[in-house]
Amino acid sequence: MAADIQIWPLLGLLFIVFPVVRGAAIIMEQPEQVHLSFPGDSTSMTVTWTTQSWTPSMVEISAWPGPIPFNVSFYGNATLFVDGGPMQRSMFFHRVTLLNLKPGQRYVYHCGSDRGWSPRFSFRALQRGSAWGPRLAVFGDMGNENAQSLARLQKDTQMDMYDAILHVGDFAYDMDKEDAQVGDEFMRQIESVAAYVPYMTCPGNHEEAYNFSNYRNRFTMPGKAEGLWYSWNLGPAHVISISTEVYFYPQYGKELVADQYRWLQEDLQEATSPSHRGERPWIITMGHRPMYCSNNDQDDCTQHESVVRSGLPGGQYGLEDLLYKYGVDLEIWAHEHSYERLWPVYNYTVYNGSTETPYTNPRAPVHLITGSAGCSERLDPFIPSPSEWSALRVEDYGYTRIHIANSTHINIQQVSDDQDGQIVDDIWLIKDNRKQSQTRFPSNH
Ligand SMILES: *[C@@H]1O[C@H](CO)[C@@H](O)[C@H](O)[C@H]1NC(C)=O
Ligand SMILES: *[C@@H]1O[C@H](CO)[C@@H](O)[C@H](O)[C@H]1NC(C)=O
Ligand SMILES: *[C@@H]1O[C@H](CO)[C@@H](O)[C@H](O)[C@H]1NC(C)=O
Ligand SMILES: *[C@@H]1O[C@H](CO)[C@@H](O)[C@H](O)[C@H]1NC(C)=O
Ligand SMILES: *[C@@H]1O[C@H](CO)[C@@H](O)[C@H](O)[C@H]1NC(C)=O
Ligand SMILES: CC(=O)N[C@H]1CO[C@H](CO)[C@@H](O)[C@@H]1O
Repeated sequence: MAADIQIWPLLGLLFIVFPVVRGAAIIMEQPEQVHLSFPGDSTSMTVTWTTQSWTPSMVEISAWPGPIPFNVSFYGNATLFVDGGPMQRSMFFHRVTLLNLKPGQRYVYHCGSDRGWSPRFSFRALQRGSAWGPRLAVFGDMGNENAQSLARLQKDTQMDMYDAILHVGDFAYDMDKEDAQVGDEFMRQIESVAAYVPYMTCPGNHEEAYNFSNYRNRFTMPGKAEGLWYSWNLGPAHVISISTEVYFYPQYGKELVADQYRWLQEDLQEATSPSHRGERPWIITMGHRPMYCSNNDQDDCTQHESVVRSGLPGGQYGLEDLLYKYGVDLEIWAHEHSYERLWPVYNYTVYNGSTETPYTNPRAPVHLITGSAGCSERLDPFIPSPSEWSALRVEDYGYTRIHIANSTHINIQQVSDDQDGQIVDDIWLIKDNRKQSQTRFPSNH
């Protein structure tokens, strides 16, 4: 029968189908899900975006205010991503790093190629050096559904309140769901903030699917570990992002715990060298699962020998000793859908600077758990009587603002979205650098 088929009616069919296919092709080449990240050097910025089919990867920028000739171009690469779900959906992630930016200068940009350009966005290049005061919005556990804090974060960002955003794990709930369409939807949702300020991340348990593939591919973090662990300098601070998840998913590589630990030790060693710490006295870490918390669930932090705190069974690779030893100042966590601030603590013992001013020259790291940006899993309640290391607990949706004011002062504020943006916590972390030793146990160093 096949030989009898006439070619002319088929050609007619092609004319009917062609406009539809062509329309789809245009959508496939349209840049979307645009977001920024900081590649580590203050005169650079990385732009990441998605197209459904392959296109070249270009970003054009112009200093602002002024005319917008878009006469400065940068080029990068698109990589094919194939989701692990049943449909094996594929898409392209484009990455372009902008170089030689003028510190503090605002730039207008768009990304894409002559096959389609994104809307026009803008960002401010970071300041150079350590003598400036970065402002951060910090939170974990923000989903596609019930993203309670997002509207407030969008407005804050448009009011130019932040230099960077730290999202401490757990995105979208989850990015891999519905053949990664939930990931697409989430990245479209956060574009309204992430296309304007660097959006820095660490992985959480909700990114686990297919060996964290959506996380590793959708974001572009500095370093060689695909965003699982990395660090960067931000004004007077050295910020370290780690994966607590390496401890909980041995099926993806038992060696990752040791790899990260070794990297972390080296990074801390460098960050605490006299010249480095002299210039950037603050060391701040972010990781998803806390080692302390007083929520009433069965999570790792509710166990006395939390895996994150004391390491794998047998006591190897525990993070508390390492972070304490190198004098880490502030440890930011999420995972628990609430806000909790701790007194300076090590090994369950409170090390206040003094009883009157516990956060002035604290003698152990200060922990914050800020995982209530909003998601479909709602809030996590607390146990009735917390231990003495727990300083404040807030069971509201919200997020944290951190102002690294200078080399001696950091301001931490908690914004309650439930209470219409009210500041429900406000403390200063202060250290007199002349008193601060480079590490807490210099003899072990
Ligand atoms: C781009 O255009 C601006 C404004 O017209 C001009 O000042 C600048 O020199 C141009 N840059 C390049 C690389 O052509
Ligand atoms: C999972 O991803 C990590 C980081 O890219 C890699 O080192 C590891 O080998 C992967 N594990 C498996 C089982 O593919
Ligand atoms: C931690 O506290 C426990 C119980 O108080 C004590 O036995 C242990 O020696 C302490 N560890 C360190 C490293 O101080
Ligand atoms: C730490 O300081 C706070 C605030 O002054 C105080 O309430 C708490 O009892 C102190 N903890 C210890 C163990 O000294
Ligand atoms: C650091 O910031 C604090 C809080 O704004 C301020 O009181 C202090 O004077 C500043 N220190 C220096 C050296 O600028
Ligand atoms: C693999 C690949 O194509 N890498 C290219 C990515 O983009 C940079 C900048 O244009 C090129 O130098 C690389 O060769």
